[in-house]
Amino acid sequence: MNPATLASEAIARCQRLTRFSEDANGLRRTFLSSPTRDCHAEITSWLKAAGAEVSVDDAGNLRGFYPGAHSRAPRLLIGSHLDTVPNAGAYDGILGVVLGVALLESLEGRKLPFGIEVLGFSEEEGVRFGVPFIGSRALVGRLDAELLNVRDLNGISVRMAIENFGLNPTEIPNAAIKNDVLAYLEFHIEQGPVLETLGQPLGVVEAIVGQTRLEIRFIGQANHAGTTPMNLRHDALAAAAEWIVEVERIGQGEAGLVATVGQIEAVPGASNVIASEARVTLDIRHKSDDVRYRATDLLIGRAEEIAERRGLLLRKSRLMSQPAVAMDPFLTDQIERAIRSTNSLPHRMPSGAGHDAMILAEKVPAAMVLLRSPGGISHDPAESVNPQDVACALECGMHLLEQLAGSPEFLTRTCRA
Ligand code: HGY
Ligand code: MN
Ligand code: MN
Repeated sequence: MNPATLASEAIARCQRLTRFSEDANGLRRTFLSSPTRDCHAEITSWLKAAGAEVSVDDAGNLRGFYPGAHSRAPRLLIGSHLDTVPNAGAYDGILGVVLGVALLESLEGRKLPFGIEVLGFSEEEGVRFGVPFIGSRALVGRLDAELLNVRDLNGISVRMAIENFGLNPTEIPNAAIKNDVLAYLEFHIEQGPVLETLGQPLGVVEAIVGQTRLEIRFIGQANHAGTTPMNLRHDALAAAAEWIVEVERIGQGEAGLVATVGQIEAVPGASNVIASEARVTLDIRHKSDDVRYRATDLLIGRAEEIAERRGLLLRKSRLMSQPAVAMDPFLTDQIERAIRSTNSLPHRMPSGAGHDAMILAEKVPAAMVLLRSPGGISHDPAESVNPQDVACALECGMHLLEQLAGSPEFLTRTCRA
């Protein structure tokens, strides 16, 4: 099948899936929200038409298995996430699932020496519960009781959300991958400016940077905005503001470090009340775990100093600490070769964005192909792809499947899941 034809259908499908949103204006699809069910149904129809058996595991992951040439054939996983950030673009995550379906379609019923399981993960962004990678963690046996008990802002736990969706949390261990998995492959938009700056359509990920997510609460004293002199205040929001400027300054002070406060909430949140509490989140990343740990400790120290000086209490909770993860060298070489077969120059690069590949890499060899992000924009409705880049990614994927199907080194790998 022609990659350009498959590409234009893939882009149309990503656009069609944006109608499955929790919001009337803008795309938001969080863990096991009801639009997720519609998304499952639409992708299921494509997977079945491509010859895959489809199921939803008890972590809410959509799974389409396209059998290999013989019943005991190992399998290759190809996937990404179905959930989105608020006011999302149309391609982050979902494009990787749709391209997995397109690669099944490109086989036109032909069977390879390995089966292909297309995965649509239920939660990668961490929007609803503040903790990312819920779906993919189930595949590596890390969707544990602690995570199942995390609650969203409405007091619904992960466990309850799974039950409300009609799934059974006690069956989650069955979602774990078995020892027939050869590798995990993820196609994803770059979400940054590098490939566009280089004028290249595709990149191959060498490593995914590590990330820490914290919640910091400055706890002061509410009071009247009109009668409380400035020197007698314990203003939680002013303390948070001082700290946020520190986050930016420290982030700017180290090459390759990124530090972001993406959320802030003031309590009680009235214009004429001095805030008694300010809750902020910290997202901090670097390709070196040591640099990330040092910067995180420095910023926690700054928060403690600011709280102390202003007569406030400080509460901090670590939502996640994910080490940096290297991608599989053999698969990365194979991807580089497949990109060259498309007459493009492969660019090896780190991924500043986190991906499910960093979770699957705990159990199986994992690798990623990045597609150019026009304008470097993502996590915004302006996120887009070039149709010719999507065609190039599919051509690369089709070359890659042929290379792996003809590689004794790949086919005889011991599956270590
Ligand atoms: O935040 C990230 O790195 C990704 O978009 N989940
Ligand atoms: Mn994202
Ligand atoms: Mn993503």
